[in-house]
Amino acid sequence: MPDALSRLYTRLAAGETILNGWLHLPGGVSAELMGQAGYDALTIDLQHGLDGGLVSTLQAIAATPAAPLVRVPWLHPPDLMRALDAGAVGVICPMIDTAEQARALVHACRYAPQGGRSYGPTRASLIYPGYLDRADAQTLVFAMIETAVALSNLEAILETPGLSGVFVGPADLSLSLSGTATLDFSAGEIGQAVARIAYETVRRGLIPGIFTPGGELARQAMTLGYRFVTAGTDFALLSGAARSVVGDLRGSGMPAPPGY
Ligand code: 3PY
Ligand code: MG
Repeated sequence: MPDALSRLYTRLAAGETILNGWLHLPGGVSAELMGQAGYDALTIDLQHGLDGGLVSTLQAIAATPAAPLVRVPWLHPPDLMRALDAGAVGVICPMIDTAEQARALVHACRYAPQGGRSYGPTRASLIYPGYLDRADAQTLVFAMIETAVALSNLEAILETPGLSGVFVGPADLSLSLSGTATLDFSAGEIGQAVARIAYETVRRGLIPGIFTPGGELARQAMTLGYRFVTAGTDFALLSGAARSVVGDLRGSGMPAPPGY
């Protein structure tokens, strides 16, 4: 079986839709559990997740069929390079608002002559044989579109050479557009924006990605053309299942926690 670096890239290049699970809980067991649940990929969220240690979480994912990605905290080249050197097959970078920021993102993730990633793929070269020869071709680099400014610069961001695709953060995008953070993009201005992002991304042969809690919103995203679809976080799935069991037995559950 091809390794995770080849596998995820090849499946996306072939037009397949990838189901991604999102990791917010610290400790490797929830990563293993999510990987064994059947997600094609898992993203370690270093922006809003509860830090469980990057390398040990990557090692836990490596014991499952899922390919590992990292959402870095911000556009900060050292974080991007560390995630890739540690073995992430792709990175998702929050709050990319301009083409200049998108170029800086790609520059940090691609080796010369295309970019300025420093050479030192410590763990990546251990687990992905021939890493240098294929890293630039197979590493996935997603720019998050999650503000009104990013929407106004969408076309310019999508023209960035070396970008694999974009990844929509519906909570921040709706917060920026309407002052309310919601993951529900099924209607209104956020709905139009999410549809437009998919259309413009697909039109350029790039990969449209999005965060959803799973269920109907994940299905809607796929209908819109999204092909890298996050469908749930370990935190929210565990919380929802626990509340549902208690609610069932007591006749009323606790309300869902805020956040995602
Ligand atoms: C958002 O919805 O803003 C996100 O960043 C999802 O992870
Ligand atoms: Mg966000």
